Amino acid sequence: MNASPAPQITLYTSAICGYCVAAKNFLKSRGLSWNEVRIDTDPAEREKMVARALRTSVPQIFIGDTHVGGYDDMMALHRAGKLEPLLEGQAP
Ligand SMILES: N[C@@H](CCC(=O)N[C@@H](CS)C(=O)NCC(=O)O)C(=O)O
Repeated sequence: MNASPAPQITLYTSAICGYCVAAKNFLKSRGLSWNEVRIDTDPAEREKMVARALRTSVPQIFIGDTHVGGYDDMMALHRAGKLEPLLEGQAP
């Protein structure tokens, strides 16, 4: 049986944002790539982020359609062993 394709990781970010840098450093350390959406330069994308995440802080992280939350949320999932299944395309 074929493995399901890895879901796309989407990071909503802004320019001056330490948590965004930390999130990207973590993903990079895992050899992962992501689609970065800058909300400080694109108000329409900011609206989309708020509609999807129901939050205004950055980063907001999605794995496929699953809302992970911010950097702290991603790290909490990682510590709980729940991030890797999401990255492998398994439902939460
Ligand atoms: N606990 C959040 C903190 C995120 C955070 O404080 N982000 C700052 C920028 S680095 C922000 O968006 N501040 C504005 C706001 O909270 O609306 C996380 O881990 O992502």
